[in-house]
Amino acid sequence: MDNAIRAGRSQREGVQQDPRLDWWRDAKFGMFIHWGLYAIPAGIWKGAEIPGIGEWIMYRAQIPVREYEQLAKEFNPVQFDAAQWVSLAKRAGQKYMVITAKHHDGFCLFDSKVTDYDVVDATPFGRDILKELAAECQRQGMRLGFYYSQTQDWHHPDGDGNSWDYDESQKDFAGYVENYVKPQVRELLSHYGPVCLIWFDTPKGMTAPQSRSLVELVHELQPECLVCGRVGNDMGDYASAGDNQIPAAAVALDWETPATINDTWGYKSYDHNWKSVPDLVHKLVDIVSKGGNYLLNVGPTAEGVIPLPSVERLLAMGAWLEANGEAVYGTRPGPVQGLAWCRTTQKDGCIYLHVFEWPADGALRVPGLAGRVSAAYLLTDLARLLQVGAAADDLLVQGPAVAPDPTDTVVVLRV
Ligand code: H79
Repeated sequence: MDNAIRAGRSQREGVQQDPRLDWWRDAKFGMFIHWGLYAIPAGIWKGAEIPGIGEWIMYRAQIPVREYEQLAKEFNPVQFDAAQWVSLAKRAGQKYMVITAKHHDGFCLFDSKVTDYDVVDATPFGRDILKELAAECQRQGMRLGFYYSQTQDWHHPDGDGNSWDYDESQKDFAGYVENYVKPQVRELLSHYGPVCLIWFDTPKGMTAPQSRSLVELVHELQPECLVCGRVGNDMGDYASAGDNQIPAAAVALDWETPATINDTWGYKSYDHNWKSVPDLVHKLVDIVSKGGNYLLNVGPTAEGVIPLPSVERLLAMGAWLEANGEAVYGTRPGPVQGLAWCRTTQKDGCIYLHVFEWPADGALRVPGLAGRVSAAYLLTDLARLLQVGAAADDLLVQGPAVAPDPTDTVVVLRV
């Protein structure tokens, strides 16, 4: 098993059997949304650029709870429009959305009865973000899941991680899980309609019984709701690769890579290190060719706007998927693995050859497929058959001299 993957026992024992994951196995591409109070400082605290990922600013700058929580009084994202966000995910070709209900800073984007540190009770905005998103996802036919930080909570006196305000040795972590985490998970699964998954994170410190009881609570309230492997202790419905980690080879598990478009999850005003569209398409296809899902993050601003560079990239990925989605959605890893210039996926009697680096003369040579292919054509030009031959074990396909799609040309091989 790949080191990058945190696998649940259920995944190791019954590989890709559970029908509750059928939709998720076919979905391949989701939108992650990291949004919270950290979008206000956006990476800068008292004039200093704080290094690292933006949603960690409270930790990295050791901001006292009493100071950080004042940000709630400024949280007024008047440009937030759930319909626009869901529509963007749809146009990007994403099949599910996962938003931070509560990140490590402890601030909640939903109306929670067990704390006032939430968007409804503590901010001038006063609207339940998750309620609006859930309604809009229903309307537009998008699945919605919630990120929930079950271990770290830098605001709660008994949560993990904040040693600058609280004495770690005095913490009642078990009480925090019982009396705070579980009631909140119950709220998330009771008040927002069908929830497609709960994305727990950083399980360090969770005991096996604690992880198990969270999994059971989720399944008791919504049996169809999936649990991310980061619930800890080898549990959960699917495995999670490390942040931005792509395994080197195909993995015979249900697994997902969460990833950033630039170098932060929560919005940072000065992170302009945006990945290119070809890079993002390649990462998606690379992951899918290895059997995984790509959960690609956006970090909206404090005004409620998804940054334009993210929007542009997502729309470009959506345009590519509009033409080539057949070779992505519902596929499984293809038979040819480990080549630099291409990836393969497959379904329904087709192998999809994703060519990242088109050969100069258009002569494609695919190891191991000689004699297996009855016809070859470009996915975007179904009418024109390409010439097929063999050399020893290699399949030869003569394509056009110039790459039809410089990012990824998909050649369909009928088998
Ligand atoms: O939600 C996103 C991250 O905030 C979360 N997972 C993704 C999906 C995450 N939690 N922990 N980590 C990622 C690992 C974080 C490590 C670091 Fe650091 C935080 C490196 C720099 C800041 C540890 C703490 C080392 C320095 C401070």
